[in-house]
Amino acid sequence: MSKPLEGIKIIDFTHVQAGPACTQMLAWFGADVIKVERPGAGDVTRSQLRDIPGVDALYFTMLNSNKRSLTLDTKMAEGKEILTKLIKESDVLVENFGPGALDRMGFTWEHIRELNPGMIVASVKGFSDGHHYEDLKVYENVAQCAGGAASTTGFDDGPPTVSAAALGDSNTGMHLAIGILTALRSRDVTGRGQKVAVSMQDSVLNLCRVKLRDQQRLDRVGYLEEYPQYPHGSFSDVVPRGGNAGGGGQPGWVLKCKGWETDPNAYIYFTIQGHAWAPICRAIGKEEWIDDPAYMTAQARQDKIFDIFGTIEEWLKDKTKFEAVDVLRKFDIPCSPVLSMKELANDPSLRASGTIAEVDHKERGKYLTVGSPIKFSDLKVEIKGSPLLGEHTDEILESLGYSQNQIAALHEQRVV
Ligand code: CAO
Repeated sequence: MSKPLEGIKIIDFTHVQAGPACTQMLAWFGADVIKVERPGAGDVTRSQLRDIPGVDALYFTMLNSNKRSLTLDTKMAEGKEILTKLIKESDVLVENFGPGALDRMGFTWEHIRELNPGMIVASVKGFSDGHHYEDLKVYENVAQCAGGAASTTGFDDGPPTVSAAALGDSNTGMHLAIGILTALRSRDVTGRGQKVAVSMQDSVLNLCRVKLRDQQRLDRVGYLEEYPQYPHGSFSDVVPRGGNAGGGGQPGWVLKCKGWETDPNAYIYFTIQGHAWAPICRAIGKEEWIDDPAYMTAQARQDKIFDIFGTIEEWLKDKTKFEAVDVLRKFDIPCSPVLSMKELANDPSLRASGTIAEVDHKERGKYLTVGSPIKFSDLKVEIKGSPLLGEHTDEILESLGYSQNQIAALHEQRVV
């Protein structure tokens, strides 16, 4: 079966996580993604956090599957010539270098457009063009602090906290992928390429949308009723850290289950949906609360919400997180066990759906990765191993018209 992005050639000038996450996804969907890496070194993640000496680290293999690798020193004249040829026959160039690096290499947007008017140049930067921090280099946690995630994550009595989820990196890569597909669609109509830019700060802020909602509510009324600070604590003039509170209209919290004393993940997330109050009371054996005016409405429950959570924890005391969810699901209560990475890695449903995929790598052997979170009725995403450094250099140079002798000379001069 042909893949939807087959025929789209992408020069993948990305490194670390934000850019590679984007191009990996496009490769899964059929694009020919040529990862351009510095000869001898390659993407820094090949050697970061290695678990097997001398073998590409999981950090690299899990973000670069289904790609081809071309080594190329794009600061050398011959390297620039090869890149120029590639640009002329490609559809997209994706990069996430530090600010100005592509320009310093001699490949400004204007120049690339001259070489190939249909080219889409897609960039990730820490901050957007023209921003007063536009010159800054940025990594994941820097972006989480810049985009509002850190200031609103954690507990009220603790410092700003970053999330383990890659809100700055992979999330920005996903935004960029949407931008690239939009620009490809636009090119179908106009024939022209364009520049697509996504900043990590903007992408984090996009996911913190509800916190900007809360800032405006706080400005108007001075409190936020779904936060643990309400009604017994106090609010300042900025959105506080809400711990594990539900961010929407229904209160929720992480609750202890049997074994929490020794198992750091023996917890469930429990949500009190307004209209599910009666089933919740039945599930936890508190039928008397169903019609009690002190508990009947969300507003009545608000000032004793943590006492209610405490009562639910009493009920959870003799149940594992899985047993608890098995009871609560029968009452239609939105909840989940807090799942560890180990549990996720071995989850039969995630294995069956391909969300946890086992991949073969030439040197490493088998390893696990996260497969496509997007499922299609007409596309089966197949995850292949990541390329070795420069694995496809010769075949790509050949396809650009270089002879065997020329290729040997380029290796000799360390251009590739
Ligand atoms: N051949 C020759 N030179 C190459 C090359 C190649 N194939 N690939 C990269 N280079 C050069 C670049 O041209 C650049 O050179 P100059 O700075 O001399 O012009 C140099 O390598 C370093 O690039 P960099 O600034 O991207 O690298 P860094 O390690 O200093 O910074 C990072 C890394 C991630 C902080 C920075 O790239 C950045 O801010 N990127 C944008 C934001 C981003 O994507 N961050 C997320 C990373 S995931 O956590």
